[in-house]
Order: sequence, then structure tokens, then C-alpha cells
Amino acid sequence: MARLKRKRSGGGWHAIRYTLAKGREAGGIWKLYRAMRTKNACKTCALGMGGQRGGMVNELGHFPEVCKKSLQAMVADMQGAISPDFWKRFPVAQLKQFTPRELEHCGRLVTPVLYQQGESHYRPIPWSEAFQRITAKLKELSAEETFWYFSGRSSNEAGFLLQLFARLYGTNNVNNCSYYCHQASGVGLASITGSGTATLLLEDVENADVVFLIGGNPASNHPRLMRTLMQVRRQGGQVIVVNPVVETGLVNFKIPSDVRSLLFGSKIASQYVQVNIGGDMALLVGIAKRLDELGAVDEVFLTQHCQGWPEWAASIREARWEDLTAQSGVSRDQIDRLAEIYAGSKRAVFGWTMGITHHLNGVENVQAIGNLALMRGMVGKPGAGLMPIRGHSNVQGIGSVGVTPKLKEAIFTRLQDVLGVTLPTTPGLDTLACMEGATAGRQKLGFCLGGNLYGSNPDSQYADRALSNLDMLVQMNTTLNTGHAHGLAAETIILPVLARDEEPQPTTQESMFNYIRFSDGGPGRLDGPKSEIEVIATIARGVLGDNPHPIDWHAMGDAKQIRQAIAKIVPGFEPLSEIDRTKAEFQIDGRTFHQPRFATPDGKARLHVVSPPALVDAPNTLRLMTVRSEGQFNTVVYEDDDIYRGVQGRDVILLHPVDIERLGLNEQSKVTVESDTGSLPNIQVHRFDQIKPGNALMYYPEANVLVGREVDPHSRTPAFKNIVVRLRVEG
Ligand SMILES: Nc1nc2c(c(=O)[nH]1)N[C@H]1C(S)=C(S)[C@@H](COP(=O)(O)OP(=O)(O)OC[C@H]3O[C@@H](n4cnc5c(=O)[nH]c(N)nc54)[C@H](O)[C@@H]3O)O[C@H]1N2
Ligand SMILES: Nc1nc2c(c(=O)[nH]1)N[C@H]1C(S)=C(S)[C@@H](COP(=O)(O)OP(=O)(O)OC[C@H]3O[C@@H](n4cnc5c(=O)[nH]c(N)nc54)[C@H](O)[C@@H]3O)O[C@H]1N2
Ligand SMILES: [Mo]
Repeated sequence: MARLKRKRSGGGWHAIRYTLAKGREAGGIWKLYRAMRTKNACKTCALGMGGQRGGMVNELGHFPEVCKKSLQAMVADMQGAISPDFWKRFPVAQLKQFTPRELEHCGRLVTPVLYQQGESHYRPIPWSEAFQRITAKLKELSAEETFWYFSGRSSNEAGFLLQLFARLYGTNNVNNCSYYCHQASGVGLASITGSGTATLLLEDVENADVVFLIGGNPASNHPRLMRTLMQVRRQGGQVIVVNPVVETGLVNFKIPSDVRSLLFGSKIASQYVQVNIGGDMALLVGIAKRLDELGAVDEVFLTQHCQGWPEWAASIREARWEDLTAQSGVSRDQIDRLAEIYAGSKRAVFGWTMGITHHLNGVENVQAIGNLALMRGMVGKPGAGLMPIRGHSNVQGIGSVGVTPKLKEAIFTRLQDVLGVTLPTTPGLDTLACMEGATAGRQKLGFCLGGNLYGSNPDSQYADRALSNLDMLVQMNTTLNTGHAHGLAAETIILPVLARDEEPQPTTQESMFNYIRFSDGGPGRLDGPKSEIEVIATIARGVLGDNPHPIDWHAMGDAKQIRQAIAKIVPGFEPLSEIDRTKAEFQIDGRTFHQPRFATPDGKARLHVVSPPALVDAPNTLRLMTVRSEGQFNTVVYEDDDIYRGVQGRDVILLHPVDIERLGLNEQSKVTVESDTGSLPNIQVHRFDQIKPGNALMYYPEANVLVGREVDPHSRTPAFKNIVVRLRVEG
């Protein structure tokens, strides 16, 4: 099969050449540059840049901050419109054959379209008809028969408004993509510090002397973190990468905006720990156990500022070394070395991503990280702390402003008191529970603010059946994705919306460091799409009426008014009341812990007794992770090749040569990959020395056919990174 020459480092000249090529696609590099520099928060990951300091500037004021992903997202939004005859030319049957990349490249959605089961095609409809159909259906159904799914790309204002509408309509079936993403981090962190977000600031990471980077591939998914990691190394600090795959960009990265790095490359990992999929907890317990043996535990901190140390100490002392090394796949020597490095650290930061959360014990994984950090007093002081490296650019903000089934107590009370409304008190459904409800016919209408609910779900066939069982599915999107071709309800309506930098009014976003950015918006690029806020306010008015009591939905079409409401209701968001005048972006109060005084009732942090899961596999099985390639953003694929892993195409399974031989395969083999949930035929075997033997890698969203629907009981997140599979040779 065709192999790409694997790159020796991430970033670099490739990224620069890529920028120039993308500039040409966008109609000129200058045009693209101007678009990138507008005062809008970056659209891709939650590391955050842009806003009032101007595009490509981070919260420390560093410029130019640039990455391929932000360019891809921008160029995608600068595409031309999907032509009206597109809908006549391509029946749904054909859209189903399109790859994620082909769907994304069809162009921008500019007119509402309707698909009705039994028909062959979508057809464009006027906005008035779309609104009429949606409001009529919502009036016909009871609120509990509906669910509301939010992606993390929309603004705080749109998120707040839609959840408010859903609740006043009468349901708490309100959730966001977090349940398939960082929910385990939120739940885990809240159980440790009393607050569900990062405990630190970007500058703390830059000042750390040890950074643990566990289960993430920021070289592709958070490229701007690479500068920070380079900085840590230049100051003599260490970066410890824990990952089953040796990711090229985490070994060496050429930061395009740094001349020295661009020319000579920057070493990122000082220690590369190849752990088994799901072996992180065993490794973390091992490091904790060794730390304790070395007497390198901060007993004073643990006694004064924490609860749970005696129980955790007993548990790690009981753990057996042979179990820990077998489960983690990491040698005793390496664990000892890691413990020694950590014992010598004065300021350690623990960062993690989906390699930690996408497991049935995701919350416990996060708690194990928290335990290790607390054992040396690394939470509650500058230069140290816990850092979930978030996904979507505003996923954290969406959660902060109330897009969760259960509202935080303070938000619930203030909504009722300040707005004079009565809110439902039902528990509300998480994302998977909504899919189960749809399958059983309990939920009949799904409303999606952005995202790709079908594509992001585990068990694609089940997701297809669940969504097809709905009476109505409404999706507000900018471009086409697989969720517009599969899982179509009796009536599916797609509403075209404006991207953040095309909004007629300013909006706000929250970064993973709890920093609120103010985005100016800007002129629309195409005729047709509407602002998310306008669409939501129109539907709310249509359903709940024009009467301004208790909520004036007409006034709520004004983003300023929504900000006033958020400022009064969401703790920490008070400065929003002045932001239209001052344009002053701000740090949300009460979430950064530079002192060992936490947000728990007694002010102490908590350690939790957790133990590694048993990972016993039948012979001839492999443990599969589903991940992102270099050329995609979630279910949106910009390029089919994965340049850093040297892979061409996406219908592949990456295996270590040892496994290829063990299973009697070779590099020409085509296999069917089977799990207990589903099977994927016609998959090319790809020899990949960089993966730890016994583990395999495939690309999301295609591989979701294989992912089961079991979830972590605490975070309700599926094991997207931990699927037992068997391979059957074809032909
Ligand atoms: N370019 C780009 N940027 C993105 C995204 C994107 O799709 N494209 N998505 C955004 C979103 S929503 C998110 S949530 C983040 C995702 O960011 P990441 O979490 O970095 O993304 P993934 O590709 O899912 O997987 C991450 C890494 O986890 C490792 N891994 C898999 N299983 C395990 C395990 O059991 N243990 C350990 N230690 N490691 C494991 C894989 O080898 C891989 O390197 O990125 C955000 N940014
Ligand atoms: N197997 C497997 N499954 C996974 C994962 C995995 O690693 N493996 N990762 C999980 C994770 S971490 C996540 S976050 C989810 C992703 O879940 P989602 O957030 O649901 O999916 P995305 O693919 O990011 O959504 C892309 C769509 O968003 C729309 N969009 C873009 N910008 C805007 C905007 O400004 N407004 C609106 N309204 N729409 C916009 C575009 O139409 C685009 O098609 O998938 C999860 N599923
Ligand atoms: Mo995510």
C-alpha cells in the first residue's frame, strides 16, 4: 500500500507551506491573514487566542500564534455557498456515500433544507417555513419528548439562550458534547478541588519545571501548546509524555513562529513513556507508590490542605509491583525514574486529554492524576496544577452558562429569582440517554446547536437507528457532515448559521484557562445563513409567545441583553455586564488556585482511592484506540492523509510489526475489524513501529461502528479509546 514518508518533526516548513497554500484557497494570503487577525476568538481548540487583543494573540499577549487548524477552520468558513441545484443533483443515498472530507468540501450551507423520510432528496425551504414547521412540532410535543444537544463552537450567548428556552419550554434534557469528551475531567476535578476546570493559568504552565502530558497529541490537536512546552524545555524543565504511541510532534516540533525552533527543531519530550491503552492508572499508582517509598511525599501539605491521604497511602502500599508493571506495560526502572524526576520537581503541571477520559474509568483516571499532584502539593500554588486540555473553542463556556442537564445550584436559584421563571426539576438526560430515549420512542424531537451528533456517537448503527426514529431532527450548522446523511428523522431540517466572525453582534467565549474573550463578529460572507441567536430567539418566540413576561424573547435577540442576564446569573461572569462598554476580557474568579484553599466546603482538596482496571484480553485480540489524524477537526475531515504518522488514507488500522507477524498478517493484508459492537470491512493493515505492541489505532469518526455503548458510570462517557477487536483476513 501507499505509505507517506513519515515526518521527523511536527510543524516547521510544512506548516508554513501549508499556510501559503491555504491562503491561495481562501482567495489570497492577505485576505486570509486579514480574516485571521480580526478581533474574534479562535474557532478551533480551547487553548484560546484572539479576541480583543486581535487574532493570533494568546492571553499572554504573544503574537503570532498560529496553527494549521485555525487556518483550516477559517478557510472552511470562507468557502463558497452550496449551490441550489446541489440538493436536486445529490439524493440522500449518494450523500451517504460521501466521505467526511467530501461533505465538508461541498461548501457553506446557505438555505434551510428539509428531508422527509420516504423522499429521495433534501429540498431547500424558506426560513419562514422552517420556523413554522419547528414551532408547530414543538407545540405539538410535550417538553420531555424533546432533547437539546450543543456542540462547543457556539457562543456563551447562544448557549445560554437555547438552554433557557429548552428549560422554560419544560425540559432539562439539555447536554453538550462534553459527555463524549472532557466530562470525566469536570466530574473528576470537581471531586478533587470542588471546581470542574483547570486550576491554573497559561503562565503557570510556562513556569513549570516538569509537565506531565498524558494521553494527548497536542502536536496535532493543540499545536499552540507546543510553544509552551518548548519554553519549558528551554528553561531546563522536563516534559514527560505518556502515550501508547510515539507521536512524532511530541518528540520533535519545529515551532513556525520561532526562528531557532523552525531551523533546528525543538525537543519536546524529555521522557517518552509508552504505556498500554488503559494502562495509565497502573502507571500513576506505580509512580505514587515509588514516591511514597522514596519518602518524597509532602505530608505537611497533605495533612493541612487535603483529605483522604491515609486511605490512599494504604491503597498504594498494598498495590503489587508485578500487577502495576504488567498492566501499564511500563518497566519498574522507568517508573522509578519518573518518580525520581517528579520528586525533584518544585513546580509540576499535569495535563491530559482524551487518552485519559475516553475510558470506562475516565473519572478515576483523573482522580489518580489528582492524587499524584496532591501528594507533592502541586495544586494550589503558582507554576503548578491540573490542566485538562479542552477540545472545542467554547465547550467550557457552554458548560459554564448552563448547558448541562442539572444546573448548578447557584444558577438554578438565580435564574428563578432574577428572571422570575419556574424551572423544571426533572433530572434531565445526558447525551447517550437521549439516544436511548429516541430508540425507545420516548424522545421524538432532537435539536442540535452545531456539531455532529450522529458522527460523534459510539455504535454508529445504533446512532443511525436512534436518530431515524425521531419525528424531527433540527440541526444548526455551517457546513455538511455525516450527521446530515445518516440518522435522518421523519423530518430533518438543517438551518444554516453564521460562524463566530460573521456574527452581526459581538459574542463571548471561554478558554480552558477560564479566560473570557470578547469577539467582535463581522460582516457575513454569504447571503442566507442567520445568526444562532436570532434563530433561537425566533423559535422561542414562536413557541412561548410574544408576551414579554417573564422573558421578552424579542429583546433576547440582542446579545447585550443576554450578557446582562448571564452577568446576573452565572457566578464569576459578573464583568460581562460592563464588557460592551469596556471591552475588558477577564479571568473568571474563583477557579484558579494559586493558594491551597479549594472550592470544597472545608477548603481542603480530596484524594480518592482508585484502583487500576483489570485488562484481561482473549488471545488474538487487540486493544483499539480511535483518534484524530493530523488533517481533521473531530468529525470534519480536511485532508485524508495523516502526515505525522505517515499514513495515507483513513480506512486503515495501525499495528506494530510484532502484532502483524503474530496475527499472520502482512502489509498487503486487508482485514475486517470486528468488535462486540460492529465490524468494518476492507481495512488496510498499516505497519506502525511507533505503537506499543498489543495496541491498535484507527480513525474517528469512521471507526465509531466498533465502539460499544457502555459508559463510565460517573461521567457517562464511552470507551472511545479502549475497544477490544479481532481481525479477520479478507480474500
Ligand atoms: N486539529 C484538531 N484539533 C483538535 C481536534 C481535532 O479533531 N483536530 N479536536 C478537539 C477536541 S473536541 C478535543 S477533545 C481535543 C482532542 O485532543 P486529543 O485528546 O489529543 O485527541 P485524540 O486524537 O483523540 O487522542 C489523543 C491521544 O491519546 C492517545 N491515547 C489513546 N489511548 C490512550 C490511553 O489509553 N492512554 C494514554 N495515555 N494515551 C492514549 C493517542 O495515542 C493520541 O495520541 O482536540 C481538540 N483539538
Ligand atoms: N470514536 C470516537 N468518537 C468520538 C471521539 C473520539 O475520539 N473517538 N471524540 C469525541 C469528542 S472529544 C467530541 S468533542 C465529539 C465531537 O462532537 P461534535 O462537537 O458534535 O462534532 P464536530 O465534528 O466538532 O461538529 C462539526 C460540525 O459543527 C458545525 N459548526 C462549525 N462551526 C460552527 C458554528 O460556529 N456554529 C454552528 N452552529 N455549527 C458549527 C459544522 O457544521 C461541522 O460539520 O466527538 C466525540 N466522538
Ligand atoms: Mo472533544
